[in-house]
Amino acid sequence: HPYERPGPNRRPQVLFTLPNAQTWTVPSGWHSDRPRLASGQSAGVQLFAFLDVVEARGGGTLAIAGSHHLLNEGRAIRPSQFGRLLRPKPFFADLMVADTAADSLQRRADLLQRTGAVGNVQLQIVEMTGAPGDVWLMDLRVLHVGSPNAADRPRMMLTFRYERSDLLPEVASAFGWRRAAIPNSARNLA
Ligand SMILES: O=C(O)CCC(=O)C(=O)O
Repeated sequence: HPYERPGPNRRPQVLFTLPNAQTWTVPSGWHSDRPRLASGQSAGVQLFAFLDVVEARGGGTLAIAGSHHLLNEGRAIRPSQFGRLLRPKPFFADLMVADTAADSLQRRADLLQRTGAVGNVQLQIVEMTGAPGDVWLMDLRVLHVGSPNAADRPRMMLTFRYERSDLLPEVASAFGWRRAAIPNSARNLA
């Protein structure tokens, strides 16, 4: 049961965005919430559920399908290091730069229409849309970003991270957290 799980995120979170954009744009704040692990494993799965209808450009989370295959290099990499490592790759050159000039916004928007690649890894931006009852499940390694809400209704979603208890010590050490931050229940599994 999610409420009984150890880890930093014990409760689901509501994702709420009021209508906040006349023109919809692709943001530049792509990130992952968990580090890459030296063991190459995924820290878990994130659930996104819909509390109301979310249509395209209505503020649904954007994710880069395939991005969980990137940066698995047999070493721990913190999310704060991802930008420096990915920005040199053509697919990410425009995507991860906080430039709001019209041509830069256009290049980011163009990436929605096509797939890209880094090495052998195929990448595609996916916009989470849906209706109450729909869920998306995302590997916690996947790069994602909140998006503007250009619709006329609030975006109401719910999210929860299902984290592998046995990997919490490795996640904590990859983040550089002190050991005291790891719950006893997870320590016993390590
Ligand atoms: O859709 C959003 O508001 C962004 C969600 C997000 O980044 C997260 O839950 O980790």
